Amino acid sequence: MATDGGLLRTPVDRRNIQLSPGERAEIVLSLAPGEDTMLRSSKPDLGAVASPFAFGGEDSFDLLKLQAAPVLEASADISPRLATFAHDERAASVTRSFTVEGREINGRKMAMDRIDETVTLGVTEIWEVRNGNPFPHNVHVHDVQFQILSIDGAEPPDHLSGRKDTVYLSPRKTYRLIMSFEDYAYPDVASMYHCHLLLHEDEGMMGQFTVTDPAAEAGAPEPAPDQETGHTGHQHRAAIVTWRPESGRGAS
Ligand SMILES: [Cu+2]
Repeated sequence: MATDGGLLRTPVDRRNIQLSPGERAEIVLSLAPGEDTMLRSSKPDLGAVASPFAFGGEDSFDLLKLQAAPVLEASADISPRLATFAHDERAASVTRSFTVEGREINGRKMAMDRIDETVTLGVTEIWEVRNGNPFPHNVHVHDVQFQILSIDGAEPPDHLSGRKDTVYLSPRKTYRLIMSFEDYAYPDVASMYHCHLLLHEDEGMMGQFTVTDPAAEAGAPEPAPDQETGHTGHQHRAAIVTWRPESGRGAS
């Protein structure tokens, strides 16, 4: 029914959904009165991974047993039309390319005092993200929900056609993502993009971006010098990087 960022356009009928760390799905299943059903984690399709067993590629196990009550009330029908949304690829005016490899994004590990990308408020961008390794990564972008335009040139499968903030990156494949930066323009507050495999992000596979609002900056007065140091805010800009909660977006 729904992906990371909300309802799909229309329900998708599947027996399996693959989720890499950080991805979410909302599902509806039908149960008969008294029926037991096991939600199972089955072998993932990791793509052309060199040694799948090293990444859980051979693993399957029981996850959650659901036991229906002896008497059930019928639930409402599911609407065939759930949500409308669309990014217009022709509206995209900026394309950025990212290669994730080892523990680096575009050859660099996370640095708290470095802003890697600066985007402009109100702009629609395409991010082309490629997994340069023969092992799994994924990518998670804070601040926005993106849509997948293509995976190695092919349309995404229907269950990946919704609004997302995290997507699995199959080895050696390129994912074209489209997103609009419509709010949270704070020049001194960064958002992150990173691999959501915990080991990888912990070891530095992360970058930072800020959203700038040219209209606000043009109208803003010069910051007053600090009383004690005489420094202005601008001189500190690159060093002021604050983690902020993403209320209501469910991302981390
Ligand atoms: Cu990774």
